[in-house]
Amino acid sequence: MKFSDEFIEKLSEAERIVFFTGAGISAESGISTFRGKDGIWNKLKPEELASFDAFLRNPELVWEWYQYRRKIVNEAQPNPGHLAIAEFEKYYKDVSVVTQNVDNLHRRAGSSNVYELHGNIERNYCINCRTFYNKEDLQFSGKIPVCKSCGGLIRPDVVWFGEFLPEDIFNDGESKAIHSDICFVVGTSAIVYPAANIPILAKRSGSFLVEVNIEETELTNFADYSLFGPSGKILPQILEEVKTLRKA
Ligand code: BV8
Repeated sequence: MKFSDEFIEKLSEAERIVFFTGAGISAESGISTFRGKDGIWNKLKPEELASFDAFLRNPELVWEWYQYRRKIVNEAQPNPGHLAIAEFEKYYKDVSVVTQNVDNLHRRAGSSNVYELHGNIERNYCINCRTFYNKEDLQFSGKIPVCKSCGGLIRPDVVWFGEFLPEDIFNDGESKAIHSDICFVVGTSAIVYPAANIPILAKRSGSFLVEVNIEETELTNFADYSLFGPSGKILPQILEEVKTLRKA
C-alpha cells in the first residue's frame, strides 16, 4: 500500500501514538460489530439490552445476551490488526490503546497500555456491594448469578447507555489523546459519546488524525488522512512501513 509523504513523515517523527478503536477492529476476529450490515443492534435495540433499566426489567435476558457474547469473545483470537498495534510498542516511546471494545482482545494481543472506556466483558460486579467477580467465579445456568456476600444481583462490568464512563480511565484516555503525535481511529462509527470525543480532542490538540475503516464515517471529513480497507490488512502494512523508517 502506498502512503502519502505527509503520513510517512509523521510516522518517522512521532513519539507518542494513540490507537482509538471500536468494534470494527474485532470484526476480522469474528465478533459482530454494532451498527454494520450484520451489526447486533440491527436485530436488537441497544436500550433493550445495554442499559441498567433493561437489566432490572429482565436480568435473565440481558445475562443471556452477555453469555452469548462472552462465548464468541472466548472463542475469538486477536487478529493481525490487534497484533500490529501491540508490535508498534517496539518502535515508539509511548503507544496507548483507548478502546470502546469490551472484548479484551487488545490485552490478549499483547498491548501494554489499554484504556477500556466501556469496561470489560470478562469482569462482573454486584450491583449492591460492588464485589467483583471474574467470569470463572460465576455459574450461569439460566438463573442470574447473585452475590455470595450480600445476595445482590451481579452484572457485567460494562458501561451501558445512560451510564458514566470510568472517570479515571476516561481522563487518562483524554490525556493520551491530547499529548499524542498521531491518533489512529480504527474501526469505529464514532457516534457514541463521550468516547467519540477522544479523536476530536486529539486533533484539536495538534495530533495527526488517521482514520482506518472499511467505509466513510462521521470523522472522515475531520481526519487528516483516511485509509479505507480492513484494519487487519491495513495496520500490518503501516507497521511494515514503520519498520523501514525506524529502528526497534
Ligand atoms: C453517557 C456497552 C453520561 C458495552 C456501549 C440519552 C441519555 C443518556 C445518554 C445519551 C442519551 N442520548 C445520547 C446519549 C449519549 C450516549 C450515546 O452516545 N448514544 C449514541 C448511540 C447516540 N452515550 C451514553 O449513554 C454513554 N454514557 O453519555 O453518560 C450520561 C449519564 C446519564 C445521563 C446522561 C448522560 C455510554 C455509552 C456506552 C454505551 N455502551 N456498549 C457492550 O455491551 O458492548 S455502546 C457500543 O457502541 C459499544 O461500546 C461500541 O464500542 C460503541 C461504539 O460502537 P463502535 O465500536 O463504533 O461500533 P459500530 O458497530 O458502531 O461501528 C463499527 C465500525 O467499524 C464501522 O464504522 C464499520 O465501518 C467499521 N468496520 C467494520 N469492519 C471493519 C471496520 N473497520 C475496519 N476494519 C474492519 N474489518
